[in-house]
Amino acid sequence: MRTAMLLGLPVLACASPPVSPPDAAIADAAAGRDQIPPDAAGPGVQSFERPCGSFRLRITVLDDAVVRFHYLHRSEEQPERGWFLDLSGFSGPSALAIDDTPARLHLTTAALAVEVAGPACAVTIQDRQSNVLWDDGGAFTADQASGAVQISRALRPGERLYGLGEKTGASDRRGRRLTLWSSDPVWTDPRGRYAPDTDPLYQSHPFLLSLDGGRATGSFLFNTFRSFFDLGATASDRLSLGAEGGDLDHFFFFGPAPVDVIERYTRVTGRLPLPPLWTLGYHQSRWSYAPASRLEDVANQFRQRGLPCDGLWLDIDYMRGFRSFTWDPTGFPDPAALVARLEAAGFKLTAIIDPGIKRDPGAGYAVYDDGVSGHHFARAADGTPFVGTVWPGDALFPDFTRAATRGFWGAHVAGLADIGVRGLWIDMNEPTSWTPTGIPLDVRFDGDGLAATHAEVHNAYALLMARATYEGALARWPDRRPFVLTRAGFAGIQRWAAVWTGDVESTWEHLALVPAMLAGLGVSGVPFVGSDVGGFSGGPSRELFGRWFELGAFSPFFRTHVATGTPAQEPWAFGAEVEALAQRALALRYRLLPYLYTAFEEAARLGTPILRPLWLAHPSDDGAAGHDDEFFFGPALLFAPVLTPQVTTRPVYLPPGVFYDFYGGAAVVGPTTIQASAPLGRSPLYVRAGSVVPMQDPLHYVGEMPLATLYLDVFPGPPGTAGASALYEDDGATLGYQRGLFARTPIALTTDPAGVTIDLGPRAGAFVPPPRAIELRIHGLAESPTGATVDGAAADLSYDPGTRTARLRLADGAAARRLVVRYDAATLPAARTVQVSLQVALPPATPPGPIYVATSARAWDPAGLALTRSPDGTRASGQLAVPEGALVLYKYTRGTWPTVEVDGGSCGELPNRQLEAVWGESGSLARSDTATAWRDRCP
Ligand code: MIG
Repeated sequence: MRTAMLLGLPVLACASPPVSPPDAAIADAAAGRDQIPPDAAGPGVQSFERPCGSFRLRITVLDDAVVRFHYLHRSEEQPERGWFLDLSGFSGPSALAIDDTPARLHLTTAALAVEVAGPACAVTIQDRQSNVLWDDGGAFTADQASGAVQISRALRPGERLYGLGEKTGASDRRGRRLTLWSSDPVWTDPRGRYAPDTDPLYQSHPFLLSLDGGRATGSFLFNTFRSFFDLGATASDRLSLGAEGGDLDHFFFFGPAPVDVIERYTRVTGRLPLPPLWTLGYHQSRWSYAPASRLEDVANQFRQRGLPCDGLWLDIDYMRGFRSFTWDPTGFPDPAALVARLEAAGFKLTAIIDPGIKRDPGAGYAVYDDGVSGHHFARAADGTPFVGTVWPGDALFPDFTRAATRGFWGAHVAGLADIGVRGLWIDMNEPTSWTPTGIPLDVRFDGDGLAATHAEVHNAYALLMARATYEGALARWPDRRPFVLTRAGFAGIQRWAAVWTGDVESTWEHLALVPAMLAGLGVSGVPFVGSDVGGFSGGPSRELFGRWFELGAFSPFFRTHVATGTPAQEPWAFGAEVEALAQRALALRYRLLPYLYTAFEEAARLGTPILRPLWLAHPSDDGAAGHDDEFFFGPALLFAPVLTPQVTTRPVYLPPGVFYDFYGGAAVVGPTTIQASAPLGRSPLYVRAGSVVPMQDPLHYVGEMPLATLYLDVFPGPPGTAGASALYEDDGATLGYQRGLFARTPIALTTDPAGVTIDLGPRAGAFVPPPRAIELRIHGLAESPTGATVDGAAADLSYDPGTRTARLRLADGAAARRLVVRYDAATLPAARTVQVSLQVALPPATPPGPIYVATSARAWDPAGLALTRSPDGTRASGQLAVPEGALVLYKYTRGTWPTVEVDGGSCGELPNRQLEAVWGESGSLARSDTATAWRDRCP
């Protein structure tokens, strides 16, 4: 009999003894086992069972805020699959009050009150302030004939519903009914395409996050059968979820903050291990760079043009006839030598492998031969290997539910790793077979002795394939971080692979889907995500590629990829303007790597997404809901990508707080919506005041050279505000960080009226970063500071009024240090006015009389600004005052639209001239133009 004290309450009666926790030895042995018993939770976890008529309900209190509700409706309890869960991170509630009577079971933890009442075992969950979080009224049902199970609960009026991984459409999924059945839309959507409303897609994440009045809860349906979430579609006030087979096994999580729900959910399904640092750089791919010389040409172009790039990718044409783990001997005669040449230039190679193994008897294809003799393939109902159709024609599907098969697969992966292939790209693993009805549901899998059918395995197939692939690479290089990219996946895929959003189309409509898709994956525990930059099918316009590239630079995974038979999609294929845009975006991405890597470490430790929707960071701000077209990238940066054509500004919602315009430096006080300048190549970017952003100088690839300086870009808030930031570092390549070889430097900022105090360190962990200097760049200073100290001793700093930044250099070190910079912190920098000197050379024979500028800055009045003609009449000049950071469009006129300047050759209307009002030298900017003809005086 268990008893407990809770918040001083007397211990309540406990009528039936709880089921005893599992043998701790099982949990201890779990590491390295092929099957981790899902119930192998730590000590202190308590389970209770209630009879509920035709079923039993097992309630397991994993900790104060995590409770599992497992409905046991079958006559015999089914063995649990250990492919996914690891509950060893739970050690039970800090305290538990139990009131167990025949009428009801009442459990109270420090965070929750759970009641299971009545003959149908109705579940009600409240927080300790009596807010109802779950109320199902006993709605569990199991259909004995079909095996389908479901439960439903009341939806509350203001409740918003997020998660479910990779879904298109609004990130608040309320009002929709969504399905989880991993699918390649090109084959499964009746329209034969990846439409903006296609459902389901490749990934299956039965995890829902509800946000209501600032309180977040989560629900994970631990079930791999085809499942559904009806989020108020059938009845607007009812949420139902269920599956076509298996058990209704529901994990409930309380926050109250959404990030806490994600932290708890990823304690169940796992978190990403830190990826190799180079994978955070830029990747260039296409279907296909083949033969090898074509890939090497791309590599050379990157280096010749000075465009940063780390990853190059091989799609299916490097193989011999689409046989996984082979190389086309003609196109790729010497893969090891190819890898060596690429590596010498700083490129790492990733190669695709597909699960469908060519049926190739008697041909010496070892993967097929050994696969058959080792019983490694899934079987049709009659017991013979199931044969589907994919790229190689007739193909067999490895049974990744079986440990021996994962080992077999892993050994082949090790062969690729041996050649020097650094990344494995796993595709078609929904799994997709082009047979008209896909893979029959009765295809059999071994399940490590617990036989399963395709109906149960389908959604988990890619996860198990990712695991086998990851483990194979790790087995070959036990101290090298593997890198796997997968298309399909299930809850927990982040433990083994990064995810991309598949075959998005090269359209503005698809570009606009991407931010919410990436956010949905992040909220569902998958932080390392990206989309094919430029889109996969089609061929983007210059502008679409440029905008997609800008978004790619602020996606956790940043790769350009495109289908076969499409035009070139390298950054230089779209002309000089887009190449320059790519150069700037890449430079910024590489400068931000220390910051981004720190965000990855937070994701690895806590599950926090890297790309964070506004509501996640500001759950109590109702205004933050619905802005799917902007997001935080890590804790400090707010990025607002342009997702529509032909715009040069866009609205940006800034949540409560102070935000600095990353480019102009002006402070903006939220909550507010501003119309931000957003010319092609410069989508709006803001920094949250109170943050410190660690940065470095740009590189052409990770590890190109030692970095002389680490920058800490400091963005102080107004007086009385504080902020906590961090810098995380390690070797970026090995698993040493898991053994303590990391360096984490906390950075605290506090601002008072007399300036800012920056507390740096002490550094935790045993990793010693390579020698470098530290340069602090304190932004947002309207005037030069009056002084600075480091640990009380006066320190030198310099101040640049143009960027309103003070710089201060420090020697590196692990010890704690306190820096104080004194200035009048009450004055936040406002946007300034830039004086633009315009000068225009006029066409010969321009009639005498004034010359004007028609400009967006003056409501397009054709005589908006009068210029002064030079004495000889050949030129005109004048001053235009423009707010800092703005983009100004303009044309020259002689005072009316019929006299506007036109193209001297064609006599057609000119595109608008543009200028960006960057501060420049003391707030002035000079621009010289040449006008070639007037509309009323064409040559
Ligand atoms: O049936 O390997 O999503 O990225 O280029 C298409 C060829 C197979 C689909 C992947 C795509 C890849 C392509 N693959």
